[in-house]
Amino acid sequence: RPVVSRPEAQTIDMNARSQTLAERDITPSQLTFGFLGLGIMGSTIVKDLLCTGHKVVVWNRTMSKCTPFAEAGADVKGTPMDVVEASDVIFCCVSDPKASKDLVFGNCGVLGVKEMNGKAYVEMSTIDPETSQDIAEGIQSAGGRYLEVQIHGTRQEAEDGMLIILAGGDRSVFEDCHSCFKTIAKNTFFLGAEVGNACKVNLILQTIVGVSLVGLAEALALADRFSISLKDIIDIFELTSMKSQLLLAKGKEMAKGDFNPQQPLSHMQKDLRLVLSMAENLDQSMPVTAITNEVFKHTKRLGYSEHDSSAVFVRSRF
Ligand code: NA7
Repeated sequence: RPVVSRPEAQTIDMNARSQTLAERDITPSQLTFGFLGLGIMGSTIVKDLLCTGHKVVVWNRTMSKCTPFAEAGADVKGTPMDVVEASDVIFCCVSDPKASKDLVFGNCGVLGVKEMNGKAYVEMSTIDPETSQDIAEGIQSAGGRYLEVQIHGTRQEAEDGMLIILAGGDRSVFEDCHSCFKTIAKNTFFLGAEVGNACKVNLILQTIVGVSLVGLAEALALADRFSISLKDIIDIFELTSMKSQLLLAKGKEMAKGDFNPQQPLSHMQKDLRLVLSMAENLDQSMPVTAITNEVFKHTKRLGYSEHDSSAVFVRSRF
């Protein structure tokens, strides 16, 4: 494999406050909110919650990532189980289905408390419906309430409180989280009591994102072969009815070769893998998505797992 330097480590500036968020009128809930996972999305969401006056308890596998949050007023705990003990509502936002299950069922995990006494568990990681249902069953058997929350949007959208939230499960948890959702999202949808629907909708949306990014990357790579300025292509693209905020942003990143992660490429590929597995169970043919998945897999092999999903452009240029 070629050696590709890792993207710069993400640091969070707790003092930089989004203007959009600052202008929002939010009365924070008096509940204590636990948060498991301080990656790109988790750390941005926790920052938003602290900025709007929520009481937050955090844990992250790499403990050093908790330091800026402790300085900003969050309580830091040593295990997910400790977070559950100290919180009323616990959010989880980690990489993939395996990490989500480990946090709930693993050693010193969420279910280490044995009895959840009506506490609420909110799974925010992008996972498949079956994993969400397994987690719901575990939480409910321990006397907890479960809500599946899928977040759609980029890190910048999280920072500005402009995510789209798709929720399903226990309506009372949805209501408990009202001020948190008002902080981080521009639109919030409750899709009903059935667990799994929000995951399905989110993965369907991610299919559109993944396939579109590969199309954009291939088109820009062809322009590059003709030595046509990518900036010119993007400028013209912006004038067409094809333009979208996402494709414009990603096109600009591809043109500049700036692949600092907003949404890590490995997560995009994981989402496509989950989509294909859902489709497989239904005998649903998705040839374009399958090829898109191969393109992202290959880009991962080239060393771009931790870069932004726009790094798929690098592969298209070969
Ligand atoms: P990141 O920035 O890649 O962060 C991933 C987070 O998941 C980070 O806190 C990791 O801890 C944590 N993680 C990963 N594996 C594990 C295991 N096995 N146990 C505990 N914690 C783990 O992802 P994003 O924030 O961009 O995305 C999060 C989700 O939202 C994901 O599902 C996306 O698809 C959407 P670390 O800091 O590495 O110790």
